[in-house]
Order: sequence, then structure tokens, then C-alpha cells
Amino acid sequence: MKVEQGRVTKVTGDKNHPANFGRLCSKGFTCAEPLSAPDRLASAFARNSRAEKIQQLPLVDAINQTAVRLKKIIAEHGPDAVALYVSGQLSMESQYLAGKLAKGFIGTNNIDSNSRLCMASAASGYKLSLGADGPPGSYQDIDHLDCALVIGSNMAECHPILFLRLLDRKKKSGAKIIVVDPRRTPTGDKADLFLQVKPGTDLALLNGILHLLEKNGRMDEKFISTHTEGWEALQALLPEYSPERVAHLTGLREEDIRLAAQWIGDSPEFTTFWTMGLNQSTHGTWQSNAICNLHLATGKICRPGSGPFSLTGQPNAMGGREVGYLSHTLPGQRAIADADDRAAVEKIWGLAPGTIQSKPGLAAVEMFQKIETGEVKAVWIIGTNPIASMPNRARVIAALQRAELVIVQDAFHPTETTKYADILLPGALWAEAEGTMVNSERNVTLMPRAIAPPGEAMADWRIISLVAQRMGFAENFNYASASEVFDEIRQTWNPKSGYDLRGMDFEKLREQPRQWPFTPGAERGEAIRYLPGARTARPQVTTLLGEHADEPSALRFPTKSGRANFFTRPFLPPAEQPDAEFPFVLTNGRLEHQWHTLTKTGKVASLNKLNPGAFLQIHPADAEQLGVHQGGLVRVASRRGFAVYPAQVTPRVRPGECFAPIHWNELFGENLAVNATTSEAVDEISLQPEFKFSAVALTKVAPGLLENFSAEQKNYLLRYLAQVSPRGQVVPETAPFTLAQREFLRQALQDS
Ligand SMILES: Nc1nc2c(c(=O)[nH]1)N[C@H]1C(S)=C(S)[C@@H](COP(=O)(O)OP(=O)(O)OC[C@H]3O[C@@H](n4cnc5c(=O)[nH]c(N)nc54)[C@H](O)[C@@H]3O)O[C@H]1N2
Ligand SMILES: Nc1nc2c(c(=O)[nH]1)N[C@H]1C(S)=C(S)[C@@H](COP(=O)(O)OP(=O)(O)OC[C@H]3O[C@@H](n4cnc5c(=O)[nH]c(N)nc54)[C@H](O)[C@@H]3O)O[C@H]1N2
Ligand SMILES: [Mo]
Repeated sequence: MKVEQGRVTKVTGDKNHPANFGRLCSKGFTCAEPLSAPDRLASAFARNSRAEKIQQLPLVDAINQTAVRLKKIIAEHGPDAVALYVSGQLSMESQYLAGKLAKGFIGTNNIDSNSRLCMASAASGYKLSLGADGPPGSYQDIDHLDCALVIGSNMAECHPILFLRLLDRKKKSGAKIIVVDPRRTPTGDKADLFLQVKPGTDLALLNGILHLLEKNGRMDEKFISTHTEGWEALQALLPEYSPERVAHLTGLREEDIRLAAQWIGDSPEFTTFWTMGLNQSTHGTWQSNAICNLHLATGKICRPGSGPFSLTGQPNAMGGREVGYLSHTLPGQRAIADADDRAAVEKIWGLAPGTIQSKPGLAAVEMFQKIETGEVKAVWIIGTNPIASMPNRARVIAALQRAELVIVQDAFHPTETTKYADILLPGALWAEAEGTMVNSERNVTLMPRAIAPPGEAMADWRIISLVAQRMGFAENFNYASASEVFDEIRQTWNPKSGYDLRGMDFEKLREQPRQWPFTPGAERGEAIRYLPGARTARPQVTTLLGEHADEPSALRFPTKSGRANFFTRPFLPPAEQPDAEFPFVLTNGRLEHQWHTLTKTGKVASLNKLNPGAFLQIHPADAEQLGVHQGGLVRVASRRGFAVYPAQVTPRVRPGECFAPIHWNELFGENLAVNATTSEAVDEISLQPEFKFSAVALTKVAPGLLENFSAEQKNYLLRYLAQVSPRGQVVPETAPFTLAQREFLRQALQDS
């Protein structure tokens, strides 16, 4: 960031950053604009009762009030009456201190994060299959792979810089890209083989591919016998996944399934990339296991160019997972349920043995359910917007209305969630506070403070530590800087999982990002995990990537036996199935130029021009049946609620299915929130909700008055509106139009 007179005047990519080598996506280029948006939350607000309007007050007073009101609820109802709901967009220092306060000092494990909606299934899948969370490889794998399976991931729009790297590899080496998505996305457009799968059937496909790999003699017997357990049971399942049956279950052509298996088998190096299309499923953990199965069976793992690579969503969801910000985890990739892990953390936190509760706390979906029933009385939400992003929005609204105390710590106000707050705390954004974040490949980046936060806004970690101090834990939360918090996090290194930050500190991180595992005294971190001695045998880890790590005997997975686990994961359908009343399947996801609930990108004119508003993709055959034209309004209703969108009639979706972007919620108009429709069904292991699959009914919304205007009248109005609304976006919510009229105008403006 180039800063002049306290303002960011230019943003450029860092050519030396190992994740992007200076390339930025549209959101990166424009990331300075929201910093100075007029709706920045620059001071604290509070109210004593819901009948009152929230009032501005000095931040110190709000911090005091937060501590006093939390303590009162804890005194009356016990520590489990309090919950924290945090975010993968906070610095590692903030995430760590939130967990320390909850689990170590308040005494509740009721802290969870939006990672539960995001990476939980990949995390539990990795832990079961390989013994520890996190991808075993690095982004450098892209430069060495011969085949990429991109499944349940719209990489072109959601990880655009990495996708460019993949396209570079394809161009240079002829590597093949296989994309699996029920929707033809921009990622699918670039695929050598695009598999337009029936939603929710990936597990059948993955088992079917493994079946063919085995039949084609592509198993790595030596790897299986030396490094894995459970192969026989899995092998016994495979004959059930014949190409015929898999074609039937997935809606794919048999020859395409065979071709995918052939390419994977023929490729010396093969990497799988997956994201929400697989994680946000009631079988998300199983799907992650099935991916690991493919790599373990072929031995294509832990070597340059090969491995199961889950792409992390938020900038620091990986850091959060590592510092234990989920309700079942502890710092240093540790587990609440493990007595040794609890003891290790109690020691670091200076707590008496047995202080940390042994039972996992409430995971996100259940947390809001328990707030609604009144079991949980207070919730402190930091860096996430649950009214917009949790499934079954009606429940989340009811929960926050019912809660006795809602504290929201955000950088903007209003958001869909801040209006339910009793106390609002102003968090600084990343460029305004020093802190670290960890990416998918375990690179720790130090974000130096570029500019001052607005008004009284303050680094999240500092707000959390001040609240902790006021609650009576001054000694344990007395940090002068983020660097001091980081130094404590380094102590949570874990020899069992290989999590190790000891070799880095803020001084080293100021030079460049560093990858873990990074042992003390090492020159650099390791690009591939689970190869003890890799560093000593080959001091230049980067050279590892040129050659083959062909000594599988060196490999040791962080399980008890040192072997990775195969899991037998039969295909099961999604929790909710279409029926006569709700005959369509709704899926949802992201667009390239917007970020989540739009608190940032929604303020950037250039991005709004590129992705101006909500829509529903429906197949032309369905549109015809419904009598809906391009831009006509469609009501999409599930058992839980509904939304209304202008139709985007396109063969990119399959007949019987539809897709809506997640970004636009109530701040942008009525009935736009896709999560009004989504379901709270969760994966039994990861507790991640099945956002990607809801049974819905579609109906045409009767055309509004404007449909009757003459062409001349419409043209006049459009020219007029183009002048008063140069951003070409929407007629303001306050304008005296019905939703139908507003949507018509918005669509018409967009077309013009
Ligand atoms: N531009 C942009 N980029 C982002 C974000 C953003 O908001 N905007 N958010 C970040 C975050 S936090 C995350 S988690 C990632 C998410 O990154 P992605 O997971 O790539 O994004 P989504 O659009 O949520 O979902 C990906 C795809 O899953 C497909 N899908 C739906 N159901 C199924 C299914 O049953 N099987 C398969 N195979 N695919 C299915 C959808 O059609 C969609 O194209 O993106 C990150 N990057
Ligand atoms: N239907 C459906 N729902 C989904 C998904 C989906 O694919 N489909 N995806 C899920 C996934 S993967 C994710 S990750 C979630 C994302 O869901 P959210 O986390 O709710 O989305 P954001 O808009 O990123 O919200 C972040 C909030 O934190 C604030 N904020 C940003 N930076 C800071 C900071 O530094 N400090 C503080 N204190 N506040 C900050 C922002 O203003 C914003 O209000 O959505 C989930 N919900
Ligand atoms: Mo995410």
C-alpha cells in the first residue's frame, strides 16, 4: 500500500510474496477503497434495552460494559451461557486471544467460527485420513502437476490468482484440468474435461474413479502396504461403483468417467483441489476422505505436484484452525477431547490442570439454535455477519432477538447483523493493525500497519484483551503488541502434528512470509509435510520440488501408527430431496468481483459494475415451463423461507437446478437473502451445514406496473435514472417503488 497523508493512494502486488508473486485479483487491487467508506464503524455504541436506540459512547466505556454485562450473565447462569462467534478474517492474534479467553478463562468451549460454514469438512477429513489438518503440499505443486482435479470449486472466480498459476502450468506442460461442478462456471470453461455432475453425488464419482484406477492397475502397492491402513475394506466396496452405476447416480457419461480415471492414472503427478461444493454437504467429511483415498491409493501424495489440496476460503481460516478457534479444538492443532492436549495448553496458559472443559462446545449451527431456545444468553460476534451468512436465516434472527446480550465487533455499521447489537465494538481492518495471517499452504504473512484506523477503532486482538483484563484476567491478557501474542502462539507448537512456528518471529516475518513447519534454527519452512528429515537430508527445501521425493519410507503421517487411513465411504444422497412440492434443487455460491456479504466490495464502484446484483440462474427449459423471461422475477421458496430474484436464463445450469449468488442481502433490497432458504442439516462429523443443496419451488412473480410502460416511457426513465444513479446499480431502497419495479429498473439499467 502506498500511503500519502494518512490515506492509501495505491495498492500493488508484492512481487516477492510466495502466494501470488505480485499478481492481484480485482478485490485485491481495490481493497483500499472500503477502508475510508462512510459507514466505517469508528466508535462504540451501546443500549441498555432493546426498546432504546443504540447510542454512541467512548470505547473504554463500551469495553467496560462488555466485561460487566458478560460477568453478570456468567455469575447468574454459568460460563456456558456465553458464546463467541468469530471469523477466519481476523488476525491469528485475535483468533488466539478469543479462544484463550473463552476456553481458558471464561471457562466455556462455546466459541466457534465461520470456518464451521467453510472449511470444517476439509479439516475433519484431513484429520481422519492423514492424522492432522491442513494440506500436506504447497502451491508450488501447481508448477509440477500433470493433472488437476478441481472438484466443488470455482477456482477461476474464487481463487483467481492460483487459477492463473494452474493455467500457466497447463500452457507450459499440457497438464490436464478436470472440473467437476453441477454448473458450468468460468472454471469449467477452461477445463479439458468438464463433468457436469448431479449435485450431491461427488462421492459416487470419487469412488467410481478409484474403482477404475484399481481396475486399470494404477494402485501403488508399495505405498499402500508401507504407509496406509484400511485398504482391504475400501477395496471391497469399490465393485459397487461400476462406471454404469456411477453414470446413473451422477448423471455423467460413462466414457467421461473413464477418461477422468485414465488421465489421473496416466499422470505422474496429480493434485486435487476442492472447496465449498464438497465441504458444504452433509457428507463433506466423507468427500474429503474419498479425495485422500484417491491420493493414498495411487501414492500421489507428499511429493512435488501431488496431493489432496483443500483450498482455504478466508484469508486466515487456516490460522484460525491452527490456533484452535473451533468449539472442539485448542491451539497448536490440538483437540478439546484429548486430555494430553488440554494439559499442554493449560500449562502454556498458566492454568490449573483440569481447568479446560473436556467436552466440545457448541458448533455454529447448534450455537444459534441454543441462543434461540435461551440456553445461551450472550453472544459476542467478531468479524462475521451471521444474519447474512448462516443457514436458515429466520432462526438466526429469532436467536439474536431472543438473546439477552448481543455484542457485535465489526468494522462497518450497519450490516445485516449490527442492527441486533446491544453493544457495538469498532474493529480495525487488517491494514490498520499489525497481525499475522496463514494461507492454505501454511505461509504466515505479517501484515504491517499501513494506516491508522478511523476514530476509536482498534485492533480486534487489543479489544479482546482489554475486555479480558476488565473481566479480571489482567495478568493473562497483558500484551503490549501483536508480536507478544505471536510469541505465545509459537509456544503452542505441536510435535505430534508437525505444527511448528518456532523458527519464525515478527522480525523474520517482516523480511518475508514464512512457511511452517519451521523449526528453530532452520533457514526456511518445509514445502511438503510428513517427511521427517527432509530438511536435513535436503537443506534446500525448494529443490525438493524439482526432484521426486521417491523415498516413501521417510514418510510418517501424524497418526498413532505413522500410517494414513483409508476410509470406506459409500455414497449417500443429500439430506433434503426434491419432491412434488419443492421439485427444484437450489445451489449457491460466489461471483468473482464480490466478497461475501458485501461490507467491503459492495462499496467499490468498479466491482459493482462487474457484478451488479443478485440473480437466479435457471435452465432455458425450466424458464419456458415457468413462463419466465430473462430478467423476469422468480420466487424461490424452500420449506424455510424464500427469496426473489431476476432470472438469468442459461444452459450453464442443469434442468431442474438453479443457482443464486450469496452476496446480496437485506441491505440491498427485500427478499434477496439466499440463506432465507438454506437448511441447517449438518455433516455429522464436521457439523458443517449443507448450504449447497436445498429443495425449492420456483414461481414466476407477476410483472409489475412498469411492464405496461411504452418503450418511449421506459427509455426516458432509463436515461433519467442513468443520470441520477451513475453507478448504474439500484434505485435506492428508500425510493417509492415495489421490489418488482426496482428489480426491473435495475435489470434494465444493467442491460443498457
Ligand atoms: N470472488 C470471491 N472469492 C472468494 C470468496 C468470495 O466471497 N468472493 N470467498 C472465499 C471463501 S470464504 C471461500 S470458502 C471460497 C469458496 O470457493 P468455492 O467453493 O470455489 O466457491 P462457491 O461459489 O461457494 O462454490 C463452488 C462451486 O460449488 C459448486 N457446487 C454446488 N454444489 C455442488 C456439488 O454437489 N458438487 C460439486 N462438485 N460442486 C458443487 C457450485 O456450483 C460452485 O460453482 O472462496 C473464497 N474466495
Ligand atoms: N448460502 C451460503 N451461505 C454461506 C456460504 C455459501 O457458500 N452459501 N459460505 C459460507 C462461508 S464458506 C463463509 S466463509 C461465510 C462468510 O460469511 P461472513 O463471515 O458472515 O461474511 P463476511 O461478509 O466476510 O463477513 C465478515 C464481517 O466481518 C467484518 N469484518 C471484516 N474485517 C474485519 C476485521 O478485521 N475486524 C472485524 N471486527 N470485523 C471485520 C465485515 O464488515 C463483515 O461484517 O459464509 C458462509 N455462508
Ligand atoms: Mo469460506
